[in-house]
Amino acid sequence: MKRIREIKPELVKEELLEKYPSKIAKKRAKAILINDPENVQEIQSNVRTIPGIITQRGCTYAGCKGVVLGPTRDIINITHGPIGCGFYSWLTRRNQTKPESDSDKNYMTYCFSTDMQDENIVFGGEKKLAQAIREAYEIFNPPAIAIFATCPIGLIGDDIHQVAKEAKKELGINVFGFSCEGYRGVSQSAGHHIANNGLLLNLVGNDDTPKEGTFKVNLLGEYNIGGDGFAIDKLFTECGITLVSTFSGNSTVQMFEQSHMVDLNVVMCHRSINYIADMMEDKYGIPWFKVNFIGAEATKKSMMKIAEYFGDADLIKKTKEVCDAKIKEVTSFLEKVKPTTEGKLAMLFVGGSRAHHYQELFKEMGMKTIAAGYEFAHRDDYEGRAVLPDIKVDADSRNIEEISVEKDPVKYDESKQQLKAKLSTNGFEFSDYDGMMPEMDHQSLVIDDISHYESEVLIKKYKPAVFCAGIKEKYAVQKMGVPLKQLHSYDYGGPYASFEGAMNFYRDIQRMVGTNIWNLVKAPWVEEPELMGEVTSEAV
Ligand code: CFM
Repeated sequence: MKRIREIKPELVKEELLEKYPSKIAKKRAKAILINDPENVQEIQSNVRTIPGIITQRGCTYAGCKGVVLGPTRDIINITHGPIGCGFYSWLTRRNQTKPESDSDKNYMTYCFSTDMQDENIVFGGEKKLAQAIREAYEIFNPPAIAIFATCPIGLIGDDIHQVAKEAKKELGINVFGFSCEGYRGVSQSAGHHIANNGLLLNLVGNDDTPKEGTFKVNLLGEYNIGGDGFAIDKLFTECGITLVSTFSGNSTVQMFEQSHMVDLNVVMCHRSINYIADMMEDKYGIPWFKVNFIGAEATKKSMMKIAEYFGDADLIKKTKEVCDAKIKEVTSFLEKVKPTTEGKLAMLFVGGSRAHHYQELFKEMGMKTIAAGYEFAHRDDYEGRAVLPDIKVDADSRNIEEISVEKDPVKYDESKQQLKAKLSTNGFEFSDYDGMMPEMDHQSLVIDDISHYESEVLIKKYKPAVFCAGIKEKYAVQKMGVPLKQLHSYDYGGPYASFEGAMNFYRDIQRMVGTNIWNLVKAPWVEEPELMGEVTSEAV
């Protein structure tokens, strides 16, 4: 730790920018901040990545099809586009699902695509799409089919919504499209927004059958990566809370359709799902607040807040009992882990919420997050929702449809808003998210849309005990002698949510930071800076 105190973050920032041409350095400087939790500064985020910089980001199609709609098991998701887009979004995240019986529909292991060819690009692909929908319907008989537009579809102007409308009439099932072309936004974040709009317009509120249960909630922004959603479900059940729908881990069409029949929405990943939370409040009067099930203390805090919202003495008592017992287990587990982890450094550069949430787990292990950042989050995820009115809407954001939502004349429930008003006067917070920066240490580095080059500089400077990112970064970082923990797919580990997940995470990190093997790693280019090779070609 002493060595860290000697590294001046101002100088690190200078070094990060030094190699860039001056115009680019000026732009990047606004995305690299030295944190002051008391005085949260404005960070540049949700803007276009500078061409030529190696970014961690994905595309709008990935955010819509892969992230938000991907985990729903009984919608047939057809990628309208060249086969590569479908293939690379096929099972590339570790969403898990558990059909209730063997006869339940589950298409998550399939990959559906129109496989657009040159002539379809020239003459249009609408007929091919209509045919693909028909074929999928005949073979699988699904309750719903969704269509996802990729870049070339937007460029040639296929009207996927018209095709969907006609298919819906012809087949008598729900068919709808998403204009989520990869280029439509600056990152996958645009795809989340488009997906949220589509879910609300096409599924939410279609079925008024109430689910049995006294305390009914939806869990928004939990995608069941590595079984996280299962771990949270289990905890809810133990405490007596009924989960009606998760958006969208382990979900089904029916769950979305009945999701307006709840008392409360809780939001896990704010970045990807805040739109639905707000729209469901406007339309049905359902209040929402932010929760976090990553970290044992955060889990307890979130569970207690849910119980307190309902205000039922038995529920509060039961929830407290369950959480206290688990915390006891976690604490004794931590005692064994901490001698290895205490005082070590972590860096997290992931997505739009995990770079924040996972700092909780490192804190519990006594580790220090020296630098963190999101790939595609917005200012509110860094600075808190209080800045929402100040966020400038630029041309890229204007490109994404804002749908206007009105109070549902029949299904809007005034009593939920009355309860919200009553609780708010006692300081209970709703529609809240304070963001990552107020919770990070003074002088830690906060970097938005970090580039590969910047990661390398950070690693050389600080030599963290663990670097958290994704598969694209993993092997480059590990060749520098630093273990990389994937926080998108969990390196096939997990779950990491809830109390049981916290212990899984402590164990996995203890293993990674407790071994000396990383000091023995020498990348080939360190030993032999220049690699020589020969290329031969033979004319065929
Ligand atoms: Fe939300 Fe996600 Fe994330 Fe995200 Fe993602 Fe993901 Fe992520 Mo990968 S919805 S913002 S677009 S928590 S796929 S399940 S792990 S980058 S931090």
